Amino acid sequence: MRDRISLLGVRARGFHGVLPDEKRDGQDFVVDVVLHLDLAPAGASDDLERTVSYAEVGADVVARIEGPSLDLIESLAEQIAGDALARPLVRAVDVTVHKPSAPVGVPFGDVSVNVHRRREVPVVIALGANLGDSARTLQAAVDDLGDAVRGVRRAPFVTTEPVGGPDQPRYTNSVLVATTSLSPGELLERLHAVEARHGRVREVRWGARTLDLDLVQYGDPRDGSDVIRDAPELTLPHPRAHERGFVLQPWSRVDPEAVLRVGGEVRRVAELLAEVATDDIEEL
Ligand code: PH2
Ligand code: MG
Ligand code: MG
Repeated sequence: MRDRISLLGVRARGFHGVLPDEKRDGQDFVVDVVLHLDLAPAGASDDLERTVSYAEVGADVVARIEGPSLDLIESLAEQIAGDALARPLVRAVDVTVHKPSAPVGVPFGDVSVNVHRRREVPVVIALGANLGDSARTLQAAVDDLGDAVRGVRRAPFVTTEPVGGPDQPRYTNSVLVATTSLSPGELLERLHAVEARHGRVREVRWGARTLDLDLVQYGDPRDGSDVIRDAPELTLPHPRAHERGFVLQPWSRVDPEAVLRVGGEVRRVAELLAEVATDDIEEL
């Protein structure tokens, strides 16, 4: 995703610095902020609600520069980056803090720090396999996700009766919860790449497979930050997760407090689980 909003050269007086003179007299700080977000929805709708107001970002920056004294411009940059990521839609941010009058002790043009920070979004991924050494494949798949996800927690493997599709062997299923800084589309691509590495071919719908990785939920329905999407390549939240014991059971094991958006409602996964058949589910 290459779209950016750049707000450059925001200048204000602050009292940041290690030296007592700096804390007493203050000096000018100059900040550049580059926001990374998808600008297509705003471009198509001409609606400010679908992007980020650079005026509001500028006000945040000035408030931080003029705010409580910090020793380091690193800390100032971190605070400004945190403010930017707290705004809806912002996926990542670059912040540069310049301190052109810093007490460097030699003639100099500028001194600055630059940080790049990405938003971490909670995600839920369902895993399934019913060809080959399924449990081994699922574990390998989790490892193969690599830097696409962080803080991974995986539910114990279960075996389950196939739901739908032709006659086929029992499945091994699990669910993992993690965070990602990738977009839904980017994460889906990574899931497909891992499926392909394990010999997955997309043939019969709901047919037997060496590996199936499904993106169940992206974001957190509790605060409305979950992505809702109905596109041919990706539907979010997963349209059948709420009725599938092989997703709900492992999910509630790895996250007993989990919630899922079902239609207009945010439902507890443990409650949804109580409404589906689970007698075919066996822990490995
Ligand atoms: N996946 C399907 C279809 N049916 N049944 C079970 N038990 N487990 C699965 O993972 C599964 C399924 C399509 O992805
Ligand atoms: Mg599936
Ligand atoms: Mg799938």
